[in-house]
Order: sequence, then structure tokens, then C-alpha cells
Amino acid sequence: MQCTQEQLDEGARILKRSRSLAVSTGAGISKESGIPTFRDAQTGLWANYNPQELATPQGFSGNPKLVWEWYVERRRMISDVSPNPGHYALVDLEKEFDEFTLITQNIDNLHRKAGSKNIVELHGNILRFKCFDREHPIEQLPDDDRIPPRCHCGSMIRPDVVWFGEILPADAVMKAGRALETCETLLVVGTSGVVYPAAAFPAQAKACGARVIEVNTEISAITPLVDVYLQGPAGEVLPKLVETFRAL
Ligand code: BJW
Repeated sequence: MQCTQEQLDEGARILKRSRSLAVSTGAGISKESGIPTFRDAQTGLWANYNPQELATPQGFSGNPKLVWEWYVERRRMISDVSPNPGHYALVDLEKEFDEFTLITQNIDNLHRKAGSKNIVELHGNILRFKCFDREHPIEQLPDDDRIPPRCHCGSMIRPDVVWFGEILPADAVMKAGRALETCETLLVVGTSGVVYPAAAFPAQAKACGARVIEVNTEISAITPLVDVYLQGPAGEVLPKLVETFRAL
């Protein structure tokens, strides 16, 4: 199913009336770049891997080699792919608004690669590292045979991403909160809307008076709440939304 031109017109009119836009993206926007989402029943990462083993601090403590190697593999896959038309459409939208914040749950760096500027990375970035015990930032991985490599303090090094049960980076939470309070429109793209705190963003923005537009191939947990639902792949719907917006 794909959204109609009337629905795109309605979304574009809401955007046209707004001076400030916040965008919240999830794994769905990178699907067309070739990166699997998490919760797709067939191809999602959590269909094939156990999140408790691979995306929790307890999982890393229990089997650091397994977790480290899983992230090495994902980093290799991510470094081979490019942004898609959905990422580039958001770069175009950023130029149209006085205030624009792109809040992403994705760790794949593709918004930055595409050229988006004001990005808030809620769940970290797979290309960065920190130490497990004391969170020392790691600028460069040591030339170390150990897996995982070790920090100067002796602790294991881990990817700088947010696992289940971990607190999100304070500056990211603060910037996201400010954008949600002040935006006139929130555009939500490609997230199932089940992982908190991002799952609460649409309700938060609405409570502050914003309109909410969603782009997703499927109905999500937030669809019942949105003002305009644009069904379809982000790589097709977002460029059409920008084109419709510019034609108004
Ligand atoms: C397309 C498409 C196309 C496909 N175009 N669309 C309140 C209530 C209940 C629980 C909690 C709560 N507050 C906190 C929690 C606990 C927990 C949580 O939310 N659990 C829920 C699962 C119930 N949250 C946390 O632990 C967070 N920490 C926190 O809140 O700290 C304080 C606290 C802790 C404990 C208790 C209370 C407070 C941290 C969450 C960290 C999430 N980490 C991961 C892994 C990151 C690293 C890595 O990648 O390895 O982040 S899990 C994974 O899910 C990843 C994603 O960012 C995140 C969200 O997934 P996303 O992006 O929505 O992907 P999918 O696959 O779910 O959906 C894809 C969507 O795209 C689908 O809708 C498709 O239809 C769509 N789609 N193709 C457009 N082409």
C-alpha cells in the first residue's frame, strides 16, 4: 500500500504552516540502503539474534567476544552502504526551516553521510568507542590482539551505542526534549515506536501543540496518534513529500 497524493498534500500543507520541524527516525529509513531493521519478522536483527545476549551490558559482560565480533560484522556492513533518497530528502527539508532537529535512534551514521547538519544521535554511533567500566572515550582503537581490545585503564572497549537498560546520553536527551517542546510539526519516519524514550516522542510533541506526520511501510505503535499517516517506503515517500511541499 502506498499513500495517495491527497495525503501527501495534507502532509505538505502542515509542513508549509510550520517554522520549526523536528524529525524522529528509526531503522526503517535505512532499510532501502540495505541495513536490516530490528523487528521485521523475517529479516529483522531480533528475528535472528537475541537482544538480551547482544544488546545489554549483561550480555557484553557475559560474552564480550561474541558481542564485539557481532558489532565488527555490523560495522563492516554499514561501512559498505550509502544513504538513500529518504536520507537525502531530509537534507533538503533541513534547508527549508528556521529551526530543524533530526533526532535519530539509528547508530549507522547515514544521516551524517547524507549531509544532515543538526543531528541528535539518541542511541550513539557504531563508529565510536568508549571504555566499558569508566566510559573513557576512545579516539583510536589500540593495536591490540585482545578481543575486545582494552582501554589504557585496563577495561574492555565497547561500541559507543546505547543498550537496553542503559541511560541515553544526557546531551542528546536534552536537545531532543527541547526540539519536541518547540517544534510545530514532528515527522516520524521508519520506527516501530516500541522502544522508549523515543516511543514517547509523538505524544510529547502533541502535548506541546505539534502536529505529527508519520512515514512507515506498516502501521506502527504510534499510528493511532498521528495527524497524517503516509504509508510507503521512506525512500519513495519522503522525496514526494518534499516535492509536494516545494510546489505549494
Ligand atoms: C520502514 C521501511 C521503509 C521498514 N520505510 N519504514 C518505558 C516503558 C517500558 C519500557 C521502558 C520504558 N522506558 C525504558 C524502557 C526499557 C527499554 C525499552 O524501551 N524497552 C521496550 C522494548 C519495552 N528502553 C531502554 O532500555 C532505553 N534506556 C532507557 O530508557 O534508560 C532509562 C530506563 C531504563 C530501564 C527502565 C526504565 C528507564 C535504551 C534503549 C536502547 C535501544 N537500543 C537498541 C540497540 C542499539 C544498538 C544497536 O543497534 O546495536 O536500539 S534496540 C533497537 O531498537 C535499536 C533501535 O534504535 C531501537 C528502535 O528500533 P526501530 O528503529 O524502531 O526499528 P524497528 O525494527 O523496531 O522498526 C522499524 C520500522 O521501520 C517498522 O515500523 C517498519 O514497518 C518500518 N520500515 N522498512 C519506512 N523502507
